[in-house]
Amino acid sequence: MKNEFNSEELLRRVTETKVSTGNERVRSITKRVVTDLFKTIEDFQVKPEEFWAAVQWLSRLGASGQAGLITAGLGFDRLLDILEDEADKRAGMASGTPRAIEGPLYIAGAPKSFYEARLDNGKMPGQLVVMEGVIRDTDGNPLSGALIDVWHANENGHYSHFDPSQEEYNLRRQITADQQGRYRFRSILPPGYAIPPNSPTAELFELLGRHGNRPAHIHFLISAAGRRALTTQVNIPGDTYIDDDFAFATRDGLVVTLETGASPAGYESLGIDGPFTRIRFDFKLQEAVNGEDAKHLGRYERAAG
Ligand code: MBD
Ligand code: FE
Repeated sequence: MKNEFNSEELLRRVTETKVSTGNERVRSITKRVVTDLFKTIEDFQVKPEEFWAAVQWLSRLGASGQAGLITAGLGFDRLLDILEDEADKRAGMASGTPRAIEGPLYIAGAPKSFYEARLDNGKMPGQLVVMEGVIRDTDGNPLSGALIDVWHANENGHYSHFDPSQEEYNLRRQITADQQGRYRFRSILPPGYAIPPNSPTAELFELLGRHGNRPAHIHFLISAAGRRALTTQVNIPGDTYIDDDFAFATRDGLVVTLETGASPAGYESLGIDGPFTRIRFDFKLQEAVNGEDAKHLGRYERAAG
């Protein structure tokens, strides 16, 4: 009977370690996850058809490139931010601008410019906006030469690179702040985002009875010498979903104020010759703890080491 066993014995065999090669942390976490899944299957008496439907869904999820979308919708991205916030608090770190999730739609390599940039191509419908401000340290001192990646959705709520109908790097720029830490850019106020219909993510969210909408937002990755790189987002006020974000990423203190009817004087270099909407927002970067956290990296690049 040495190859006949019950589920407990099977779990033991799956997770036991006969050799000390491999990675101990990966082993321990895998053991925990498999143990929890075995238990879930037994507790809910999951049928084979249900199990294989789920595996099929996972395969389609991976093939669709939506793994990083489902993590946001199931709260994992915000969870990681909450845990980092709590660790900062315990370490007594002066709090800068709150972090907010990167999301799955950042790409590196956006066109670079100094001090100011134009994100829109002038042909897009939508409300003309200039966002401007200063990148500062937690004492309020300007951070000369800070690096600001900014990206947001187009008028249909879609992001360039992931949407083949848009030009490369549309609505994505990397701005170097001037001597006084100042930045500014011209763009179009983005609408909210909705998960793609008829996709693996939409399938799950229908079954969960949840919507897949994000309120209108603009993403940032900001770094400066000696400061911890900040990944955050700002929200445009007035959105239906501002307090009901599919990705749980709205944060108090990151909802901007829109100043309508701003005067074009001084904004000629951005191609502005009439009243526009202005957002003023300064970002505060914490002190870096080590060289690693100061690096200007997206989450996947950071994970790759
Ligand atoms: C987005 O635009 C986004 O920012 C996140 C977090 C998830 C899906 C789409
Ligand atoms: Fe987004």
